[in-house]
Amino acid sequence: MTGAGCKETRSTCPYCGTGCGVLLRPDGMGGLAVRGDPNHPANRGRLCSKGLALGETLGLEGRLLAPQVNGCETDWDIALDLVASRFRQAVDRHGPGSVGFYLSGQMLTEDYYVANKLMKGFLGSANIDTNSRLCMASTVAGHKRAFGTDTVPGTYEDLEEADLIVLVGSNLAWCHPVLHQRILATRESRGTKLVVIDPRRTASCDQADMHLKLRAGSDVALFNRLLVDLYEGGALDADYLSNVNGLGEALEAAFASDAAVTGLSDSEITAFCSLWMRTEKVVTIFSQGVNQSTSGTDKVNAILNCHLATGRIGKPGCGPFSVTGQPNAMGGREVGGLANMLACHMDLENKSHRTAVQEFWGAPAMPDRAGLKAVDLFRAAGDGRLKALWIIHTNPAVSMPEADAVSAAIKACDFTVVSDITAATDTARLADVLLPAAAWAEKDGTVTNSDRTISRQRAVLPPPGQARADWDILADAGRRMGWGEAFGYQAPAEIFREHAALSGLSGSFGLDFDISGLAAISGQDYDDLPPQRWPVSRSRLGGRFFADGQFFHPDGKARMLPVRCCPPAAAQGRRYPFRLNTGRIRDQWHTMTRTALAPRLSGHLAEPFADIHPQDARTLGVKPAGLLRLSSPHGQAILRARITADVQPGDLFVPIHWTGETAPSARIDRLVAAAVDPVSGQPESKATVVAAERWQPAWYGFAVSSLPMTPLADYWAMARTKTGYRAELAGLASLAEPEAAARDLFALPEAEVQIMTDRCKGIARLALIQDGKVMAALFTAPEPVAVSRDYLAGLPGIGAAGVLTGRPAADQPDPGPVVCACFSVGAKTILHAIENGGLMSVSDVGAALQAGTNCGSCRPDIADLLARRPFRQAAEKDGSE
Ligand SMILES: Nc1nc2c(c(=O)[nH]1)N[C@H]1C(S)=C(S)[C@@H](COP(=O)(O)OP(=O)(O)OC[C@H]3O[C@@H](n4cnc5c(=O)[nH]c(N)nc54)[C@H](O)[C@@H]3O)O[C@H]1N2
Ligand SMILES: Nc1nc2c(c(=O)[nH]1)N[C@H]1C(S)=C(S)[C@@H](COP(=O)(O)OP(=O)(O)OC[C@H]3O[C@@H](n4cnc5c(=O)[nH]c(N)nc54)[C@H](O)[C@@H]3O)O[C@H]1N2
Ligand code: SF4
Ligand SMILES: [Mo]
Repeated sequence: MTGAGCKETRSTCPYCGTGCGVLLRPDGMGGLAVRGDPNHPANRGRLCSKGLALGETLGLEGRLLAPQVNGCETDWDIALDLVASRFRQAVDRHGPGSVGFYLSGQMLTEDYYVANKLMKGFLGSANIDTNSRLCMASTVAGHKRAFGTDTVPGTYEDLEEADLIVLVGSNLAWCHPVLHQRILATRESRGTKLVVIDPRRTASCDQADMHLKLRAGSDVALFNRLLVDLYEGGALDADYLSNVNGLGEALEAAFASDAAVTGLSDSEITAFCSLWMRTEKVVTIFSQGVNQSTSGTDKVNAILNCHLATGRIGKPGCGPFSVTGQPNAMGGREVGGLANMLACHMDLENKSHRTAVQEFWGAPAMPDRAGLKAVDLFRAAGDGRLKALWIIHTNPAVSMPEADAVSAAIKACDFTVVSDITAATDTARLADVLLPAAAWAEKDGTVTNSDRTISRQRAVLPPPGQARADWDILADAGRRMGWGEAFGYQAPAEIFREHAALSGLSGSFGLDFDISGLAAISGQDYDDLPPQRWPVSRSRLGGRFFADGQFFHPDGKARMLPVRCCPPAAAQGRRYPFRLNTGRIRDQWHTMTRTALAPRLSGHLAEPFADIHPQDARTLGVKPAGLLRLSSPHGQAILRARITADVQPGDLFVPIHWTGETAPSARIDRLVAAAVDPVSGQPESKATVVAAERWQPAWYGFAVSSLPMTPLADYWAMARTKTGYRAELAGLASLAEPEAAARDLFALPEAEVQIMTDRCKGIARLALIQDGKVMAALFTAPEPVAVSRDYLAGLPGIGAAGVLTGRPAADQPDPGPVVCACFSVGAKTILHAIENGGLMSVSDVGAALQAGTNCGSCRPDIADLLARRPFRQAAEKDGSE
């Protein structure tokens, strides 16, 4: 199957829930060429910058190749016998409540199915939760309250048939770029209106008709007002409402709600409500700005209420649309991988469901109550209630709120197992047992995307070393625990068939998730499985749900919920006057274990940052490129300040991606409070109260190197470049011996040095040279270092002339930070072309430089540069004088 010149294999991108199809061609040297699959219904050939860079992230550097017990390499027999005996021992001595699994929406359905069966059916505990608790739990709870099941009613085609698309708490342009591109493409032909509801300005706002910059957490008040306006404007659908309970109570709550708490003007609110009301075909897309909130479930129901009341659901071009984050967030919900679910959308607390599943599995023990949800699971690990914990495909020491307490809990737990593809994560470093997992492109299985489309991930590369697929590791552990028959799987197709057969039970209870039509699929048909949307049963094939007004509550009706607007968990006050919002950037994936390996992805935003409003920056005395220290009762962080009116005064925005491996002082979940939604248990990751102050180091530094560095500074952030690495540094104690510090940093004790120092100004510039080539360079100053970073990043490995100037010679171009990751086009190159070529539009820039013409992920950024073009600034200045 591997080797150069072989045919392309269809697979699915391992990143976001868009679920794009990819075509993979191994290059024969361990790498892959990747392009978009023109026949996949999610992307029709398009890919974003992350998907296109997949081939650059597959190297073996950093891969975990063998099992480890207490840091020593061992074999599978020793490692898995230990895992099996410690889990059985814990259950025997302390009961099933003493063990737990913490999983991930990035696991394949087959992995997830085996884990859920092992924990719920055989170890007899419901202590199995996943990072979906941090991600989709509020949507799951909201869907169940309204529909009786966790059903996404619509399909991606609705995005192309809608006349109005509302993005609520979703930065689709960066987080689901291909869906965003699909919307923008139809917008050109159809004139679809686009509204963004987000407390900060994002790339998704660039092409929007309206941006409602509401106060954090106030979405319920806005949608309550919409419901009132729909009612008063006569826009309710009386026929459809005969299938819906709860209109009266929902309206009463909506009338009692006050939209003023959104901080939006009445004219903004009225304009939004009237646009929504007069547009029949409206899709409301929502994501983490809705889910990650102490009122997340109510926010979801406030949105669903408006769609149910108008019957705008399940029909072409309309409906509420929760976009899933991870590639298999939806699959995890299907297998029932959360602590309060059973399997195939059946209910843990429903006796007939439980008995049916128990009989199907031949399970010795089944819990009848929900287990511990993520936050409580780690608390139990920390206080000794949990004796054995297995973490698979997620990095909770970085991504959980109160991350320091979570790290301490993982460390304190008697026995922790981590399955990962690398040992270099903050979580893996705390494990007793480390198990090497096969990575994407090395394993087979299925994932389900945001619109219920099941797609195959396929193996085209051999797993390195002793690495094995997650389902295989779990099934082997199950056999070693004594359940040989139940876990005798030899291939993922067997697991898929069992899962599909079990879903038939769900169908027989009248539930939505039924793929029993695939229960007898042959190995060959599983290998060839084309993307298809569930349900796949005798009575239903794909399509939308709920146009017929049939829901999954016992009475067959939907429910509107009375919802009240509650502010985020803690109020801003004198001690903690700022509200910390956190989220994603375009070119990194979560804790960066894969995307940070691709230099072009790190080129977009190479350093973590905190966005702060100019007014607040002034009050704190923070200058551009200065450093900020943020603190909450749970921890502190140091971050580069980006002064911008994109955020509101009193708000801060910090990306979630940096870790102990890449920028320890920017591991932002240390600060985030573990306040959770009372219904879903989902943490409020977007509204922690914090204090902020200027952080004034004695020196700032910038370094480039062809080899990895070992920074010991108080502040550092490291990123990949095409020639090696770059790092930002800062330290509190003054740097008396820059040369000695540089030799330590770069581990180059013998290299020749070129050095320029100005002791009075406290400036040092030095390069370490071997064989006439720059190996590394360090620039330090008492102020943020002003050098051309993108130019210097290209130097290691090249001749040493002129390096100490820190800038390109006049005849050499300085590209600036990467904007277009596909063609490596920098911001300065684009600005230069705009200025000198008179370019007026994103298409002009594409025609001149190719930038933005491939995946399109950077088109909003190019639009931003065009908006800043110098002649416009000049014109505006002229106008104001
Ligand atoms: N590039 C990239 N893409 C990704 C990922 C990634 O790591 N990198 N991760 C994937 C995953 S797992 C997920 S879950 C998705 C997340 O996708 P998104 O939810 O789109 O991403 P976020 O940046 O977490 O948050 C979205 C927005 O919510 C806003 N927000 C904060 N508070 C509020 C509020 O009270 N109300 C409203 N209306 N908005 C608010 C934030 O300002 C932010 O712009 O992205 C997926 N795609
Ligand atoms: N403050 C704040 N915190 C957040 C969020 C936020 O918006 N704000 N968002 C939350 C959300 S929505 C999410 S989804 C989480 C994401 O957070 P995490 O799930 O913790 O982040 P990842 O980096 O995706 O972790 C995946 C891990 O799996 C490993 N891995 C990769 N491939 C494989 C494989 O095939 N098998 C195995 N076994 N391991 C593999 C990777 O190396 C990595 O260590 O973060 C949450 N935390
Ligand atoms: S939008 Fe990008 S990250 Fe998401 S699935 Fe498609 S290619 Fe992958
Ligand atoms: Mo997520």
